[in-house]
Amino acid sequence: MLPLQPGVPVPQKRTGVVYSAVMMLHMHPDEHFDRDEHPEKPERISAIWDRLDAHGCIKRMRRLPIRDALREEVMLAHDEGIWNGVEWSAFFTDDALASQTEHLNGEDSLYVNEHSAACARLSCGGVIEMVEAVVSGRIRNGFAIVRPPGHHAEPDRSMGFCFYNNVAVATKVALQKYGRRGESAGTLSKVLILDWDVHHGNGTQSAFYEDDAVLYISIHRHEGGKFFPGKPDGGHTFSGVGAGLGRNVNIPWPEGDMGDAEYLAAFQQIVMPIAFEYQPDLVIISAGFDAAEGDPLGGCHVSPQGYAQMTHMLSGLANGRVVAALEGGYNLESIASSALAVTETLLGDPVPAPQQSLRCKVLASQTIREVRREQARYWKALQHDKL
Ligand code: 6DK
Ligand code: ZN
Repeated sequence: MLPLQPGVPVPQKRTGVVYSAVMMLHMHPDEHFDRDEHPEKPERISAIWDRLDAHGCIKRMRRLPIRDALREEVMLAHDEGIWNGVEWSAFFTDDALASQTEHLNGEDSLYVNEHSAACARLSCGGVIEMVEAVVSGRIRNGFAIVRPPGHHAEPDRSMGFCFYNNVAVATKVALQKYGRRGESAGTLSKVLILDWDVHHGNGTQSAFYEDDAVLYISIHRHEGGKFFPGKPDGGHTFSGVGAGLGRNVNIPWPEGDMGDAEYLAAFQQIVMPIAFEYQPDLVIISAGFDAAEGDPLGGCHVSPQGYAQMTHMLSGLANGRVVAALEGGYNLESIASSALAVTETLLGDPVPAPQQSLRCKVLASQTIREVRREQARYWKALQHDKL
């Protein structure tokens, strides 16, 4: 450690991190016997934390205290039924829990144990704290290493491994406090949520579908609505309604197998032109890593360098106010190396060049063209070419 010299400012830690191993207590009730049975396993977050620590990132970051999301906060994005359902799940008897788990697993891809409610509150509260720290200017950017994930959770329904929609709740809390009519009015009027999880964030889309203060952009496997969550809503024609018209952008891949070339093309040709025109005050990444090479659910090939490039491009917006919040990602090695690449980019380290071929698949180019044609109705940046 260098001695402090008078007059020489101590470098501020400008990149935040939230994490708590308590969130590992949410686990499949049967996983005491076979931890590998369910992909959304506790070690997902410790694998990321350990990798960041091993590479010296954690000591360069400001660790924010994590806390429970409050009922009033969760209720900004959800019905009371969701709060009650999740909170009461902690008090079910083993038998009731088993039958509920069976039901939820089948229909909604959810499991619960006696700790799930507490973990869902922490996961959501962690993202709220990170967003608040960035919006208030205490830090420039940050990574929330949280679970359970959130982006499938609808206003009235938990599903797809998600209880509370962490990103939607945190966005609504920030807009309430710092938005046009908020206590510290004026600092936050436009938020970009960029969702690169391989699944469509149906819950986040629903939360802001009529809202012009939030631009939701999702890149996901869609396959005509056959890929999870298995609804037409992730299609390219779903562009928002009312005040939110033109504030929802879906980039739906018609098949798997997409990699850096396709993701970077989508960024260069859709995400960044729209984002620069929108001029957000804050960027939140729904940062699932299940489009990464090696993921057992995603079937795509995005590399750590690809994630670093996307993070770097987004950091050019909103004065670098970028929050990455973990969503999915199920190969422990892939999510650790992807999260490391994102974090190093947030820390300002040199951005590694993509190593894969940047030739975009024909099917992906067609998707990009369709999305541009749809969104050209709302964005001048897309209107100059013959579509
Ligand atoms: N279920 C998510 O990554 C969640 O988007 C994805 C949820 C997929 C549910 C369908 C599915 C399996 C697969 C294998 C074994 C058990 C269940 F919300 C996020 F976490 F981000 O593939
Ligand atoms: Zn996912």
